[in-house]
Amino acid sequence: MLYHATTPFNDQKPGTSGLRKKVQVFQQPHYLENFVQSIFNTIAAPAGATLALGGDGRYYNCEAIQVILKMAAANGFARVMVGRCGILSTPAASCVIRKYRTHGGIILSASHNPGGPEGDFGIKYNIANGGPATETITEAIYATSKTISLYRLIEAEDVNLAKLGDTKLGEMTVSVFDPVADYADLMESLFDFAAIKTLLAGGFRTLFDAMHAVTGPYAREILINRLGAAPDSVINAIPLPDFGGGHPDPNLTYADQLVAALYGDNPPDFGAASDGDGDRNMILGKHFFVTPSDSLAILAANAHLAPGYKNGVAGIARSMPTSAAADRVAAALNIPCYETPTGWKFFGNLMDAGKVTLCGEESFGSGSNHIREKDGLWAVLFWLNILAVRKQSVEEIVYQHWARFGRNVYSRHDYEAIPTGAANGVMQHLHERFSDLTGTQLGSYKVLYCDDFSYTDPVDGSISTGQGVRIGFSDGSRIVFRLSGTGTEGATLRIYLESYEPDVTLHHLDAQQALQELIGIALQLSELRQRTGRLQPTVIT
Ligand code: G16
Repeated sequence: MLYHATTPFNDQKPGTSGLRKKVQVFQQPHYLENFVQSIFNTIAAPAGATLALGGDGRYYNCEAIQVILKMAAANGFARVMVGRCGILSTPAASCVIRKYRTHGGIILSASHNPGGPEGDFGIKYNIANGGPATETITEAIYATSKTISLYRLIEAEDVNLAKLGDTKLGEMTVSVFDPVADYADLMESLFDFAAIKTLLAGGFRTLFDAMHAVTGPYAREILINRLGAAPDSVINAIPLPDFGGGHPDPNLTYADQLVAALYGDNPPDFGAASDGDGDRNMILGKHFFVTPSDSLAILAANAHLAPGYKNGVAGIARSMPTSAAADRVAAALNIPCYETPTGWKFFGNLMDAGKVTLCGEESFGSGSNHIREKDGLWAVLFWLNILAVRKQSVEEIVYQHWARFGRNVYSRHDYEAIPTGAANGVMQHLHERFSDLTGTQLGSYKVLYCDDFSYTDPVDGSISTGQGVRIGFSDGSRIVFRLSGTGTEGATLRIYLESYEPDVTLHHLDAQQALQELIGIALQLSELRQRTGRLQPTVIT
């Protein structure tokens, strides 16, 4: 049967990055099919189009891929390129969409959210430039999902996803391809692999934690096979449907094995981790953590050291809550720096228009115009390239950067899974305080402005409102409050804290210590403790 009657679900609104829900939600009859058909109806691919397809290997990945293949065949696609065993990291998917000029792709991932039968699943559509669908498209998909009455799916045997090569599914060709090769080749074209090889051969020790998520095979091929790193330098390298019971989020809380190694006795020189779908990264030195905002700024300041960026950087973009460290580098390089809402989808237009080369977010994401997604291993290789050329430690490079540009002291406090009503209450309360805050003195800080961030895309003029409450102080410090758009349980409230420290003698201070007064102001202003009953953040980064 080709046509299947269905009724709409009312909760298929994509968040910051696609539709993310509990696995059980996706397992409801017709739930996945409705959303996929809503994508297909919205994008209206021309006859003969090719689609890329793959996911981070989490629980339900393969089942969903078989359904999507049969729906693609029923919806007139000529070909679907699917990663072997259904595996495709988010950056590799972006790479493949661009390289083979497909009519976009479907990526199955809930990124850094836990997996397994009780965990999360997700799905998103990436457009032909390789980047996440714009808000206009995701809104149209959502609107379609609210009125859908039928979906198309052919009856057929499942496709063998383990075998490379082409097979027929109805009239459509399914091409199962090696998910690693194209991506690894792209990395080799951007970075000085010979210099990194020499560094690693000379006793420099690196440790990469794939967190039992999708980057294991990519890291093995690139770091071990192509760059000669020691076989034990990639840990948790086998992708597992439940990520080994862990939380595949590369931060100081969840990448605990890596953190223990880098902060232990005789640590490696360099440590890094990536997330469920391979687009995030965390960078560590010996007993040293590089905040993602600083990492973006340091990559920008040193970009000319990597062959792929030797001609310089056209511009930089960062999400609003990301610290202004990159702005300082952009000013020194005399290039523009754009401030966008949270979500990689806001960088695509800027990159397509040639306005920016590097982009980054405080949420452990950085990337460039080589693809249209953030890219975990790319950031790791970029750092290794810089380390190989500068022949200094991670810590030395960061301190020298601060000495030159000053330090944007930064931290994010997350309050996860709080009741939605209480979280909305905090945001509502902050909105109500807007009018009387500007000009007031709060401790040693004077409020310069207070608003809810909105963004007008300089390329297509689209406007995005309600992107986070910002309280800016006269010395450049900031507090930002935002509700996450990627959680699946209650609400996650994020508080972003930033101050600027030009004094080199204070650069060694612990961020929590340096930001103590701002943290107190944030809690007092928001009434977060009273309204949520939470006394401590769940995660501090
Ligand atoms: C996604 C988006 C990022 C965003 C992050 C956090 O990352 O792609 O652009 O910064 O979520 O979003 P939020 O603060 O709304 O939770 P990922 O790695 O989950 O795809």
